[in-house]
Amino acid sequence: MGLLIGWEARRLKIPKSHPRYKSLTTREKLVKAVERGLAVKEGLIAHGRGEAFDYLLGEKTTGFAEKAEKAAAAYLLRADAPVISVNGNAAALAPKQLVKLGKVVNAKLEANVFYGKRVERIEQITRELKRNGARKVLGSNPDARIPGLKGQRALCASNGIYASDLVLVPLEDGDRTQALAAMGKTVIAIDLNPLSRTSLAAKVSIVDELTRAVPNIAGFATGFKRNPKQIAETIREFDNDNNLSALLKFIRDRLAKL
Ligand code: PTJ
Repeated sequence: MGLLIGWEARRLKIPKSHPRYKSLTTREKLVKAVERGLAVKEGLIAHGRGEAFDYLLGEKTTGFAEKAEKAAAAYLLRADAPVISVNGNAAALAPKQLVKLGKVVNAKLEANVFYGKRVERIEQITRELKRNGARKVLGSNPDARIPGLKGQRALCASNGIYASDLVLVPLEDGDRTQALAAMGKTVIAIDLNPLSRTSLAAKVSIVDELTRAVPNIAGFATGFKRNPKQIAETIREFDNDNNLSALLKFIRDRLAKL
């Protein structure tokens, strides 16, 4: 009986009119991704944490996030060898958007996982990205290590993350972000938690929801291609510490008003 209820509940269609339609369908997407081994159970917990922070932001892209997204687009276009690192949650939630961004800014895609059986999971992520238009995905033959990290998190491709000058890390764990920054790479993070070690260690910290942030970055990058003079100016004007602290004040003021 319990099983039947679970099964039927899973099959319940969420009506489009539901006020939390997007949030509920996103959860379903992640649950399904866990069931087929693309994402891990721990990814559900990470997502829940992200949702809680998104409430504090009003569940929309703030002006501070938009500034960081614009700076990210500028850094990505200026980089010589940019790489987008893709884990299970990112592949489950925004495969098409990540592939498109890779094409717009000419960045390689590299699959990377924190949890679970690496070979199988990298294969799943690669398949998902290819199903969404990626021609090549690095990560299945790791032949280099990120110094200072233990275990499978350190594994990477010598012609991908290892050789890159910039890595975009959506939903990354703090140790890996810090290790990449210590290698001298420009790290751009997408993380709804402005207090995470990832957000604090990144050169550009985008505090926004992944599926909102990635198309925004691609949109800014397309604009820069028409007007490349703005790239250097945008990078010069962006101050990540100021932007993060202004965002924290925004949250404080918003809560005070509420
Ligand atoms: O697929 P794997 O094995 O590589 O695992 C992926 C997860 C995400 C489980 C792993 O990297 C992990 O445990 O990450 P953390 O340390 O929990 O960090 C994830 C961060 O992303 C948290 O700070 C969340 O607030 C944030 N986050 C979660 N969902 C979103 C998000 N940020 C933006 N958009 C989201 N949808």
